[in-house]
Amino acid sequence: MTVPGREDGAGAGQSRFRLTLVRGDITEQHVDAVVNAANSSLLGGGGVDGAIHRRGGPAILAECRALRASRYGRGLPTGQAVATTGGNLPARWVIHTVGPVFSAGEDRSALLADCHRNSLRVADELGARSVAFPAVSTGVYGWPLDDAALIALRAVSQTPTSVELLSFVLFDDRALTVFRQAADALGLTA
Ligand code: AR6
Repeated sequence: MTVPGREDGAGAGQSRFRLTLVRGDITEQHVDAVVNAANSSLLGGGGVDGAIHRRGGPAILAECRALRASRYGRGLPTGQAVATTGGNLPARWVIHTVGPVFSAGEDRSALLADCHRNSLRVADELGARSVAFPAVSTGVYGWPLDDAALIALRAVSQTPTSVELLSFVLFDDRALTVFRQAADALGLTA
Protein backbone atom coordinates (compact mmCIF):
# COMPACT_ATOMS: atom_id res chain seq x y z
CA MET A 1 0.00 0.00 0.00
CA THR A 2 1.15 3.53 -0.60
CA VAL A 3 0.62 6.47 1.68
CA PRO A 4 0.04 9.52 -0.50
CA GLY A 5 1.65 12.87 0.11
CA ARG A 6 -0.44 15.29 2.10
CA GLU A 7 -2.35 17.63 -0.07
CA ASP A 8 -3.07 20.18 2.61
CA GLY A 9 -0.86 22.95 3.91
CA ALA A 10 2.70 22.54 5.19
CA GLY A 11 4.45 19.34 4.30
CA ALA A 12 2.47 18.84 1.12
CA GLY A 13 4.08 16.24 -1.08
CA GLN A 14 6.83 15.43 1.43
CA SER A 15 5.39 12.21 2.78
CA ARG A 16 5.10 9.41 0.33
CA PHE A 17 6.25 5.97 1.33
CA ARG A 18 5.37 2.40 0.75
CA LEU A 19 3.77 0.95 3.86
CA THR A 20 3.99 -2.77 4.56
CA LEU A 21 2.61 -4.82 7.41
CA VAL A 22 4.48 -8.06 8.04
CA ARG A 23 4.60 -10.78 10.65
CA GLY A 24 8.09 -11.37 11.97
CA ASP A 25 10.94 -10.56 14.29
CA ILE A 26 12.15 -6.98 14.11
CA THR A 27 15.73 -8.03 14.85
CA GLU A 28 15.84 -9.85 11.51
CA GLN A 29 14.77 -6.93 9.34
CA HIS A 30 17.15 -5.79 6.63
CA VAL A 31 16.27 -2.12 6.78
CA ASP A 32 18.22 1.06 7.43
CA ALA A 33 16.72 1.53 10.89
CA VAL A 34 14.59 -0.44 13.30
CA VAL A 35 12.59 1.26 16.04
CA ASN A 36 12.98 -0.06 19.58
CA ALA A 37 10.15 0.05 22.12
CA ALA A 38 12.54 1.09 24.87
CA ASN A 39 12.06 2.46 28.37
CA SER A 40 13.36 5.81 29.52
CA SER A 41 16.44 4.30 31.17
CA LEU A 42 17.71 3.30 27.70
CA LEU A 43 19.48 0.45 29.47
CA GLY A 44 17.47 -2.44 28.06
CA GLY A 45 14.55 -4.52 29.22
CA GLY A 46 12.31 -7.33 27.97
CA GLY A 47 10.20 -7.72 24.82
CA VAL A 48 11.49 -6.02 21.65
CA ASP A 49 14.05 -4.10 23.69
CA GLY A 50 15.59 -7.27 25.11
CA ALA A 51 15.60 -8.94 21.69
CA ILE A 52 17.30 -5.94 20.03
CA HIS A 53 20.03 -5.72 22.67
CA ARG A 54 20.60 -9.49 22.65
CA ARG A 55 20.92 -9.73 18.89
CA GLY A 56 22.57 -6.34 18.37
CA GLY A 57 25.27 -6.88 20.99
CA PRO A 58 27.08 -4.59 23.45
CA ALA A 59 27.75 -1.71 21.04
CA ILE A 60 24.10 -0.62 21.35
CA LEU A 61 24.16 -0.56 25.14
CA ALA A 62 27.47 1.30 25.11
CA GLU A 63 25.93 4.08 22.99
CA CYS A 64 22.82 4.12 25.17
CA ARG A 65 25.01 4.58 28.25
CA ALA A 66 26.86 7.42 26.54
CA LEU A 67 23.53 9.08 25.68
CA ARG A 68 22.46 8.78 29.32
CA ALA A 69 25.71 10.39 30.41
CA SER A 70 25.66 13.22 27.87
CA ARG A 71 22.05 14.14 27.10
CA TYR A 72 19.54 12.09 29.04
CA GLY A 73 20.71 11.96 32.61
CA ARG A 74 17.07 11.83 33.72
CA GLY A 75 16.19 9.32 31.05
CA LEU A 76 14.67 9.68 27.59
CA PRO A 77 11.25 11.30 28.04
CA THR A 78 8.15 9.39 26.92
CA GLY A 79 7.32 10.14 23.28
CA GLN A 80 10.90 11.10 22.35
CA ALA A 81 13.29 9.16 20.12
CA VAL A 82 17.06 8.86 19.79
CA ALA A 83 19.35 6.77 17.57
CA THR A 84 22.27 4.44 18.18
CA THR A 85 24.22 2.04 16.03
CA GLY A 86 22.49 -1.18 15.05
CA GLY A 87 25.54 -3.12 16.27
CA ASN A 88 25.32 -6.68 14.96
CA LEU A 89 21.77 -6.28 13.68
CA PRO A 90 21.14 -6.32 9.94
CA ALA A 91 19.81 -2.76 10.44
CA ARG A 92 22.37 0.04 10.47
CA TRP A 93 20.66 2.02 13.22
CA VAL A 94 18.31 1.50 16.13
CA ILE A 95 15.90 4.34 16.89
CA HIS A 96 14.95 4.04 20.55
CA THR A 97 11.61 5.50 21.52
CA VAL A 98 9.71 5.36 24.80
CA GLY A 99 6.05 4.55 24.50
CA PRO A 100 3.53 5.56 27.15
CA VAL A 101 2.20 2.99 29.60
CA PHE A 102 -1.49 2.52 28.81
CA SER A 103 -3.88 4.16 31.23
CA ALA A 104 -7.64 3.54 31.23
CA GLY A 105 -8.14 6.81 33.14
CA GLU A 106 -5.93 9.17 31.12
CA ASP A 107 -5.70 9.66 27.36
CA ARG A 108 -2.02 9.25 26.50
CA SER A 109 -2.54 8.69 22.79
CA ALA A 110 -0.76 11.94 21.83
CA LEU A 111 2.40 10.54 23.42
CA LEU A 112 2.08 7.31 21.44
CA ALA A 113 1.66 9.36 18.25
CA ASP A 114 4.73 11.42 19.27
CA CYS A 115 6.83 8.23 19.42
CA HIS A 116 6.05 7.57 15.78
CA ARG A 117 6.49 11.17 14.60
CA ASN A 118 9.75 11.63 16.49
CA SER A 119 11.10 8.27 15.30
CA LEU A 120 10.47 9.36 11.70
CA ARG A 121 12.14 12.71 12.38
CA VAL A 122 15.22 10.90 13.70
CA ALA A 123 15.11 8.57 10.68
CA ASP A 124 15.15 11.62 8.42
CA GLU A 125 18.09 13.10 10.32
CA LEU A 126 19.98 9.83 9.83
CA GLY A 127 19.09 9.67 6.15
CA ALA A 128 17.34 6.33 6.64
CA ARG A 129 15.18 5.34 3.69
CA SER A 130 13.70 2.13 5.14
CA VAL A 131 12.39 1.89 8.69
CA ALA A 132 10.69 -0.91 10.61
CA PHE A 133 8.47 -0.26 13.64
CA PRO A 134 7.23 -2.74 16.24
CA ALA A 135 3.82 -2.26 17.85
CA VAL A 136 5.09 0.20 20.48
CA SER A 137 3.43 0.03 23.93
CA THR A 138 1.32 -3.06 23.12
CA GLY A 139 3.32 -5.52 25.24
CA VAL A 140 4.54 -4.80 28.75
CA TYR A 141 3.03 -1.30 28.55
CA GLY A 142 -0.44 -2.76 28.05
CA TRP A 143 -1.91 -0.71 25.19
CA PRO A 144 -4.88 -2.42 23.48
CA LEU A 145 -3.63 -3.54 20.09
CA ASP A 146 -6.52 -2.22 17.98
CA ASP A 147 -6.28 1.28 19.44
CA ALA A 148 -2.47 1.33 19.26
CA ALA A 149 -2.59 0.24 15.61
CA LEU A 150 -4.92 3.11 14.69
CA ILE A 151 -2.78 5.67 16.53
CA ALA A 152 0.47 4.36 15.04
CA LEU A 153 -0.81 4.14 11.45
CA ARG A 154 -2.50 7.53 11.62
CA ALA A 155 0.65 9.15 13.03
CA VAL A 156 3.03 7.78 10.40
CA SER A 157 0.64 8.50 7.55
CA GLN A 158 0.35 12.14 8.65
CA THR A 159 4.06 12.76 9.18
CA PRO A 160 6.08 14.37 6.39
CA THR A 161 9.22 12.25 5.90
CA SER A 162 11.85 11.24 3.39
CA VAL A 163 11.48 7.59 4.39
CA GLU A 164 10.54 5.53 1.34
CA LEU A 165 9.74 2.14 2.86
CA LEU A 166 8.04 1.93 6.22
CA SER A 167 7.04 -1.39 7.74
CA PHE A 168 5.31 -2.51 10.89
CA VAL A 169 6.73 -5.82 12.01
CA LEU A 170 4.13 -7.66 14.06
CA PHE A 171 5.11 -10.54 16.25
CA ASP A 172 2.09 -12.79 15.76
CA ASP A 173 -0.85 -13.38 13.44
CA ARG A 174 -3.31 -11.61 15.69
CA ALA A 175 -1.27 -8.41 15.73
CA LEU A 176 -0.87 -8.58 11.96
CA THR A 177 -4.63 -8.99 11.49
CA VAL A 178 -5.40 -6.10 13.82
CA PHE A 179 -2.95 -3.80 12.01
CA ARG A 180 -4.43 -4.80 8.64
CA GLN A 181 -7.91 -3.98 9.89
CA ALA A 182 -6.71 -0.62 11.21
CA ALA A 183 -5.04 0.19 7.88
CA ASP A 184 -8.29 -0.68 6.09
CA ALA A 185 -10.27 1.52 8.47
CA LEU A 186 -7.94 4.43 7.77
CA GLY A 187 -8.13 3.91 4.02
CA LEU A 188 -4.43 3.03 3.77
CA THR A 189 -4.93 -0.20 1.86
CA ALA A 190 -4.01 0.02 -1.81
N1 AR6 B 1 9.91 -8.37 17.01
C1 AR6 B 1 8.74 -7.71 16.81
N2 AR6 B 1 7.82 -7.52 17.78
C2 AR6 B 1 8.09 -8.02 19.00
C3 AR6 B 1 9.30 -8.71 19.30
C4 AR6 B 1 10.23 -8.88 18.23
N3 AR6 B 1 11.39 -9.51 18.41
N4 AR6 B 1 9.27 -9.07 20.62
C5 AR6 B 1 8.09 -8.63 21.12
N5 AR6 B 1 7.38 -8.01 20.15
P1 AR6 B 1 7.10 -4.73 24.33
P2 AR6 B 1 6.19 -2.07 25.18
C6 AR6 B 1 6.06 -7.33 20.23
O1 AR6 B 1 6.71 -5.31 25.63
O2 AR6 B 1 4.80 -2.57 25.40
C7 AR6 B 1 10.49 -3.55 27.62
O3 AR6 B 1 10.87 -4.26 28.77
C8 AR6 B 1 5.17 -7.67 21.38
O4 AR6 B 1 4.40 -8.83 21.08
O5 AR6 B 1 8.41 -5.14 23.76
O6 AR6 B 1 6.38 -0.76 24.46
C9 AR6 B 1 11.08 -2.16 27.55
O7 AR6 B 1 12.37 -2.10 28.13
C10 AR6 B 1 4.31 -6.42 21.50
O8 AR6 B 1 3.22 -6.49 20.58
O9 AR6 B 1 7.13 -3.10 24.39
C11 AR6 B 1 10.10 -1.35 28.30
O10 AR6 B 1 10.31 -1.41 29.70
C12 AR6 B 1 5.22 -5.30 21.03
O11 AR6 B 1 6.34 -5.94 20.43
C13 AR6 B 1 8.78 -2.00 27.98
O12 AR6 B 1 9.07 -3.35 27.65
C14 AR6 B 1 5.70 -4.36 22.11
O13 AR6 B 1 5.93 -5.08 23.30
C15 AR6 B 1 8.11 -1.38 26.78
O14 AR6 B 1 6.84 -1.97 26.61
